[in-house]
Amino acid sequence: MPMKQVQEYLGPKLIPNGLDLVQQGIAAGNQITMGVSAFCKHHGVSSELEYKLKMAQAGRTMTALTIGLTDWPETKKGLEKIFNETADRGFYIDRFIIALDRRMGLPEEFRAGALKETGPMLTSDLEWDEVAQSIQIQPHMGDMMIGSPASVDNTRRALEAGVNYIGNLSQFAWKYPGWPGDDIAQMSEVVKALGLMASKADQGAVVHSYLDDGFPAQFGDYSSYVGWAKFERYLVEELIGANLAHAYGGLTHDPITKTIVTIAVESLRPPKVCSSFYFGNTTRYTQNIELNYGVLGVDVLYMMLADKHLKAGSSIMPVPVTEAIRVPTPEEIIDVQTIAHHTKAKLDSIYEVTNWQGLETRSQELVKYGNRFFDNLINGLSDLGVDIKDPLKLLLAVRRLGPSQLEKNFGVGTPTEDPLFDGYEPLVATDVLKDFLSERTRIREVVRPANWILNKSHKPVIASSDVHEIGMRLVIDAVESLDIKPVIGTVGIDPDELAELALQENATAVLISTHNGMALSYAKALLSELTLRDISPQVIIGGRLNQEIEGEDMPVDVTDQLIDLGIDVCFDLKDLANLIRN
Ligand code: B12
Repeated sequence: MPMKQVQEYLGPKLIPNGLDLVQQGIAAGNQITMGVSAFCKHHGVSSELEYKLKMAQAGRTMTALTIGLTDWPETKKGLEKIFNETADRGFYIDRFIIALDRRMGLPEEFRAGALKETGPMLTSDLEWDEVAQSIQIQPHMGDMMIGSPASVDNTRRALEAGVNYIGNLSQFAWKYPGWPGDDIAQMSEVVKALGLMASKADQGAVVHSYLDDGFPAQFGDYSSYVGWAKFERYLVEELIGANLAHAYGGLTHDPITKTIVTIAVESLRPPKVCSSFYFGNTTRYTQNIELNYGVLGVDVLYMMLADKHLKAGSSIMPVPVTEAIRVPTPEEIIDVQTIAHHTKAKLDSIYEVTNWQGLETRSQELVKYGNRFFDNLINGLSDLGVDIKDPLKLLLAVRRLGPSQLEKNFGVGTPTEDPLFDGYEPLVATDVLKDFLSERTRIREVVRPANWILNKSHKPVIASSDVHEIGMRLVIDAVESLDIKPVIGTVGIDPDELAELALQENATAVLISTHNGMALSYAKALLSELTLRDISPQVIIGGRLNQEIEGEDMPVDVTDQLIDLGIDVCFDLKDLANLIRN
């Protein structure tokens, strides 16, 4: 496909100079003082980076947990429980990742207007302060911080409170429901916040990026994944002068592949910075809890071995076994941490039996491909007229091109007509792509009943309410397998946008995939937006059908309430043909 010129991607609107925004961020950063957390005070260090470097040298395997209960008081109570019980069991967890509600990414004045999802919001100065001062586990603030429209304010507050690892740059392309601004405004905030982080780089402020939250999760090739990690380093370290740490791994389940990718990504890291954490696999977890313990054991072992081998000073994040159901309780977190600490005690003896040489060789090969992707990307953007020294122009250009186009144009695999792939055959296929292809094959075999008679007037609209798009892509494929041509909405679509699309397209059905713990409130909002437009297409919903409810610590299943609203629910695409009303 011929590439468009840069103006078409950057649009007609005036774009500020990115380097000026970095300077504004640095100036704002020079006005504030970085706090020191209770954890750092306890360990006699001035920042988490200092702690990590010390531990890396001492050979300590660190662990991390992720927590995000319904509000901060509940989350704090959960952390206290975890701290006390792990102390009773004879170990401590080094850091916690707070999984905030997506509304935290909005400037404060817009938060009340958006729907609640899983995770807490921080609603006062006291709560911000408590994140770093009320518990002796080091906080890490990734989600809904740098990347979001509220990047600058959230970063400033986190730094002042005593949080040092702040991200999550990979989320720069996420949509924030209720955000009226455009991508220029959102990316400008991101660049300023990166400047803020640069102002404190020598005091230990580290920009964090969890690769699997961003474009790397949507690439089909680990070569692009590694090349993208290098691109982020170029942007943050070279153009802006801040420190950058990566986290990765949640979407890779093969332990050998994961180790190879880990070694490759770590090889790009300057020794003065330690990675944030290695994310335990999330995609092999199912409703079968016993099986999930098996996944956990192997995954944690390999992550710990890689960290030990590389003396990386990262930390290991074991994933609770209820991953495929809902966000975890404190008890479920303690459970998997206990298992991880048992594994940790066995590392020295197991280390000897690993064939590191073979893994290193395969990893170097991957880095070579990653470097080629990076070169293609930077040179390709430059050829398109993008100023590759300007971080804002770069972020806007890649965001507007999107991951699929980027990989097709700059990837090191081969263009293909093979219907198995979407125009691009990867050199080193990701686990996400392999899983997607095998799930698609399975679904294609079962979705079409032998007696299927097509009603030609079908015109469904398909979209996702949040960033989760793998389910949505399978729904699109299933609908197409029934010979129905769907209208494809966006990922992260708001109820009013979806209803408007249904109206414009004269849709017969709306198929929505939702995962973030807002199935019921989203469905109600959608129905009222449809009524407002005086249309009543069939509504089918699937994904994670639970809801955050005020006063409940855990999201609750809302399947029955959805059915009561007249909505069709779908847990398995083999039922789709029966559901779509003929
Ligand atoms: C992969 C994943 C991600 C990836 C998504 C990558 C991508 N590009 O899609 C990343 C890492 C980016 C991610 C991010 C987040 N995630 Co997530 N994610 C998952 C994970 C591991 C798998 C989901 C998945 O793709 N499954 C595979 C597909 C094929 O299955 P499926 O979605 O269920 O779809 C099937 C059926 O349900 C059905 N279906 C689905 N939708 C529809 C719709 C219709 C109409 C029909 C007919 C059928 C149908 O068909 C599909 C085929 O069988 C789950 C946990 C798990 N193991 O399930 C968590 C999970 C869904 N995520 C969760 C959360 C909280 C988040 C975040 C909010 C975390 C955060 N704080 O940052 C963010 C989202 C932020 C945002 N902006 O929206 C939670 C939701 C919790 C809850 N509701 O209780 C889960 C359950 C993890 C957990 N236990 O905490 N996530």
